[in-house]
Amino acid sequence: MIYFLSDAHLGSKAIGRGWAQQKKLINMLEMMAEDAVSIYMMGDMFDFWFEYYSRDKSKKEFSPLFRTIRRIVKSGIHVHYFTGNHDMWTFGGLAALTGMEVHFEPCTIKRYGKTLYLAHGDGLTPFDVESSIYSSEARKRIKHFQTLRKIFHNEFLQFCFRCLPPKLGNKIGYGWAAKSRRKEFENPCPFKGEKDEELVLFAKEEEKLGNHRDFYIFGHRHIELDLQLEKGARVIILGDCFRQWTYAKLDHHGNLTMHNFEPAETHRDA
Ligand SMILES: [Mn+2]
Repeated sequence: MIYFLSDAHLGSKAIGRGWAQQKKLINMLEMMAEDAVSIYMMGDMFDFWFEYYSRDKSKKEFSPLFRTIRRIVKSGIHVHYFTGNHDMWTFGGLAALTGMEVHFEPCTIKRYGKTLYLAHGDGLTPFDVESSIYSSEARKRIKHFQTLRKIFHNEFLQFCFRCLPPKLGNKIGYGWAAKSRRKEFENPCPFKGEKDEELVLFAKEEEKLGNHRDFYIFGHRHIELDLQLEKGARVIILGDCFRQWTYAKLDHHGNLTMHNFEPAETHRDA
């Protein structure tokens, strides 16, 4: 089995479930490890992950999770981590702490006779932002996101931020992340429909260009989507690991299914 999960946003000040959430994620990974060949975490597992030049004691909070991942990796399961737009600032630390293979770019893999395109999903806009396909509102939103993305990926700014005392950096980072989470809670953005959901448009465009994949697997949007495209490809958006607790599973026949994680011991706090 190959498992896919994303968007736990651990440590989020807006979600605020702390240890209970981390524990549930650990249980979920342990359940997957029972029959997994590989596990893919598709990004934004942390609400704000940043590695500074000086030691950041706050990361100790996630030690139980890191121990679990190390144990899973040691047992021979490949654990992959795709960075999202909240946790791209890893400079080797996350891989060293856990033994995971960290990916910074989308990639296409072949497993069990199927082709899979894997990406967190932020910044995947299929057409030029000025294209008439976008409404003026969508254009504004995409432009804003692209500007932020440029700032976040700028190496000089990353260097400056790495010099900050972790306490200050985290205050800024977690504050920013909580703000965007609260915005989402107040103003949820459900599936926009096939014609407007950017990740669906991206997949359709790839298919049109002849880059066929059987599955496109994304995180980022915090919605659960399993959409069959005309040309046979399926677009999967994984949901999240703080509200929906959804994940996808690819079996050795190449069948992909989506599931909810509801372990017996967490039923009482549901
Ligand atoms: Mn994201």
